[in-house]
Amino acid sequence: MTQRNSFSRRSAMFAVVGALAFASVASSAQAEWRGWNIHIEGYPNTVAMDSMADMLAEKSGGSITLKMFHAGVLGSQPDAIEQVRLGALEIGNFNLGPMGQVVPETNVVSLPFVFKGMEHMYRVMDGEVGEEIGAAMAAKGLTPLAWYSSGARSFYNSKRPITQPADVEGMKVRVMNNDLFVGMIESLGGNATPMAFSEVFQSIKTGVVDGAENNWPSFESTSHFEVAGFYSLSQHLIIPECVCINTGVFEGLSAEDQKLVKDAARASAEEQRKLWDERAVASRDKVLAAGVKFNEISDKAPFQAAMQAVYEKAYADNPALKPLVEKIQAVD
Ligand code: GTR
Repeated sequence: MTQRNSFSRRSAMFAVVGALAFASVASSAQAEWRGWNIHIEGYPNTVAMDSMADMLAEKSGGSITLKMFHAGVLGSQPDAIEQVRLGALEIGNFNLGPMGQVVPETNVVSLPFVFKGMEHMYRVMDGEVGEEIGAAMAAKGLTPLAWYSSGARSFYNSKRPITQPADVEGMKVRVMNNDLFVGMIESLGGNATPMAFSEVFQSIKTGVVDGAENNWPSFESTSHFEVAGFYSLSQHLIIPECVCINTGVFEGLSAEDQKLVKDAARASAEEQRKLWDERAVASRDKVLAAGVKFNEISDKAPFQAAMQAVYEKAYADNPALKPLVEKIQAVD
């Protein structure tokens, strides 16, 4: 689907969404929420979101129920972000990558190499910067309840191993829906195509794109490894994910229920982070056993240098990002 189609479809949806949002506010006491998740059964996020749903039902004595819809059946991620934002869906597990189009402050976590590693990302998101980003999201209708892990994203493709930026030159690379990622690929000399997650397998298979970038679990769970046999450990992006709730829905809860919902989301995040670490290893083992050619990148400095242009453009588009980056760098 082209961007243009997806946007016009989206505007048509807003009318429906508005009506639904009103309906959901009008109904009361018994909350029956619907939740969006892009991943398949067994994926850490899927298991953790189901746990959250169980906890909510149990701890609220059945007055709050969350029905999870997995595998992106309720639509693409950019559409689902809008649906939760406007209240047509109550809850979603979102990667902060595509959220930059709606909440510009979240772009700070989509800047390549901004985190020193996974533990650094957790410390940042569980601290003051996470609060600040969260407040910006809540102001746009997406209140984060907890942060999930999404590992580190690396490049994979059907053509060749990537060891230096020149290897990306001329390559057609799928990216998540955010102009920042288009700039990231262009800075390496490649051609970026924003595209829904669900379309990537077929697009690599038919040569519409040569490759994409993602963490081990998503590379494996989507079977992308069957059509893109080279995985190069660039680890250029470490982007956290949220469990987000529609701000109006959250603010309409009693203080007691707000705590109950936050506690359930945070407990699910603890579980997700643990499952994540296990799945990352299992997924890597599985794809390597299937014959994927894997390479480390001993010198990432040329990739980092190429990203200067991405930072400069991001700061020019949104000067608020610079102090946020500095705050991230100041976290140990
Ligand atoms: C995954 C992430 C998804 C989605 C996907 C993508 O790692 O968990 O939410 O963003 O990547 O590349 O579209």
